[in-house]
Amino acid sequence: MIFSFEGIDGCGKTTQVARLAERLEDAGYDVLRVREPGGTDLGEAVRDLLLDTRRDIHDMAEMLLFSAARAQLVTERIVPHVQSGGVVVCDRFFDSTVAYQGGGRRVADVAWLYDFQRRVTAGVEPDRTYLVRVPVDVAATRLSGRIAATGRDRMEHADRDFWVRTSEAYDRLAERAAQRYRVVDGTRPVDDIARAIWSDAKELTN
Ligand code: T5A
Repeated sequence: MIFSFEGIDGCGKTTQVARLAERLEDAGYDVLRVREPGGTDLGEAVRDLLLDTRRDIHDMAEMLLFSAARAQLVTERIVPHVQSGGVVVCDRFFDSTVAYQGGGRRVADVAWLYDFQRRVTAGVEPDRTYLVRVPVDVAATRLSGRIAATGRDRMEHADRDFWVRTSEAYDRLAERAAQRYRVVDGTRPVDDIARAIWSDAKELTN
């Protein structure tokens, strides 16, 4: 069973990833929690490349780097964990590439990117995806504290239109894959969101 969490930067999904992973562990599941890009030696190295503000990365190269990190993560960690009966909780998966590089950067059309991502993951896809939805300005306000302390990463230098396009791309993805997606209102209190997600996840794992 694979769960993934999606949404624009600052939506609160990492907070919810931790909550769901904890609930699943308490319920006795063997949980692998991973983030994208990252989760493997190669993936973490690619993450450093992608988020480093000193690098000028072409949009297509960016899409391929996110995808390369994902291919490694799927083969090295996700597939073996699922095959051994465990549950995987992903902080982002291929929908991030479709929303950010497809919607935000407009590097290629969504149908092409979706098809490409199926090849990248060899058909592995989440059983459930939670889209934590917040208005762009709410997300920006939430991130402002961290940005003031540590600065923006390379992705966070994009302008507001980029975030609007990415957010809209997520909405379209959630409609297109309505069976897999559950959209949660990320402006609600953390505990309320976690409760709603757990109630859905519990049913799915039973
Ligand atoms: N990317 C990634 C792509 O462009 N393409 C891809 O294919 C992939 C995989 C990754 C970057 O790469 C991009 C997306 C990103 O730009 P990252 O550092 O991993 O960079 O960034 P994020 O995944 O966006 O993770 P963040 O941790 O920055 O943000 P989250 O997960 O959205 O939010 P979270 O949970 O850390 O919360 C942010 C703040 O809000 C508060 C938290 O306490 C925290 O301060 N908060 C709430 N406040 C009020 N109410 C709630 N309900 C709250 N929930 C959390």
